[in-house]
Amino acid sequence: MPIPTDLAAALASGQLSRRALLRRALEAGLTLPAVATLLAACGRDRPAADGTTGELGPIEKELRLYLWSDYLADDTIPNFEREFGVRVTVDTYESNEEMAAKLLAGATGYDLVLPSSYLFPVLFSADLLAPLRRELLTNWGNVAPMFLDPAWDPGNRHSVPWGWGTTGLAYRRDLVTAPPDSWEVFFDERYRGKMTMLDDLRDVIGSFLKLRGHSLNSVDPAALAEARADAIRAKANLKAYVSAPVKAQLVAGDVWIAQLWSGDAMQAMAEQPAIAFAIPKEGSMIFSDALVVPRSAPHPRAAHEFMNYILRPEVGAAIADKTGYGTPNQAALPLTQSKIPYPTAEELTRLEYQKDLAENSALWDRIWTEIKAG
Ligand code: SPD
Repeated sequence: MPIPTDLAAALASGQLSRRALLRRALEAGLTLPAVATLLAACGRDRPAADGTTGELGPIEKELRLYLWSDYLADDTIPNFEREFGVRVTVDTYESNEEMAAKLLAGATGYDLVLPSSYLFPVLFSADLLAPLRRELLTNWGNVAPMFLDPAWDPGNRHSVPWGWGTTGLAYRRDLVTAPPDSWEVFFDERYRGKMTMLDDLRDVIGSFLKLRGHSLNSVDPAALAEARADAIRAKANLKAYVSAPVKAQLVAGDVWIAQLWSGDAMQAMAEQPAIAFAIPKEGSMIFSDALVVPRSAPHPRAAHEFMNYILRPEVGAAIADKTGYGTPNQAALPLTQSKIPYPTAEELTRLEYQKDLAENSALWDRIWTEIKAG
């Protein structure tokens, strides 16, 4: 969609704050990728300094993290605070889109954020990411080879891999009549009111695309129309669209089947052994999440110390054990104790990475709005 002329004029005259620009742009129907490009193009109202260029100096006394919820071990933060003398604050989010909207609106207080791979093009377009100072990451050698030089961040110049996982079906073995093995289960009226899907447009629309044999990144209007119809049909059987907080409902038995990320499913299993996790036969998503430093980070040295800290074997192992997500830290692997549901070789063939949808985000956004309203 072209940039509306009044918006372009307001931008050119410097009348709009970044937050007002985002609001106006979204009202005008621009997608997050389009807003990112717009912000980068106008290059205005962005923190001028890149916190990681030049001498970083001594470690600061504060660190502000913006992370996916339930992605830390209990002792990750307290141990870092104690050892480094840094006070850490952690804000959390439930979706990439929630986090991106906040950053694009001009949230500048964060030192580290944790996007999934498909969000990198949006963050790069908005020129939000600072290059890393690799010389400060002395534990870099612990990163497993398969996480080096990823397509979304060539040379890992801007990111440190944190965790990876899959999207699948978490279910109560003791309450369902048969283990679900297909996205089709969401059409099963026997489970009406006992099922949830993620509050995440990429996962919901993506799973119905997979059900019909399409790529979960499809931008084909016919395939998307079919996914929209399937999602609306399934919605009649859903209790809610809910992401990480569904764990408590699964544990309590209020929800029997939930579309869920593998690690969050593992966390629920740790409390309720009757919960199991399956990757639907039609295929599903695999994702990789990585730490990045915004250019506006107020405490870049502390950010680097934290990234180096999570690359320690014992710290990476504790995070993997607590969260149930795969660790990209190969030195951590021998220390892990929990049974992380790493996909089998056969399952890997059915998994697909989500990709940036670029200008087609508008179509997906509109379909998601219609599904939620439908
Ligand atoms: N509680 C941590 C959840 C992490 C999910 N990350 C990626 C989701 C991609 N759809």
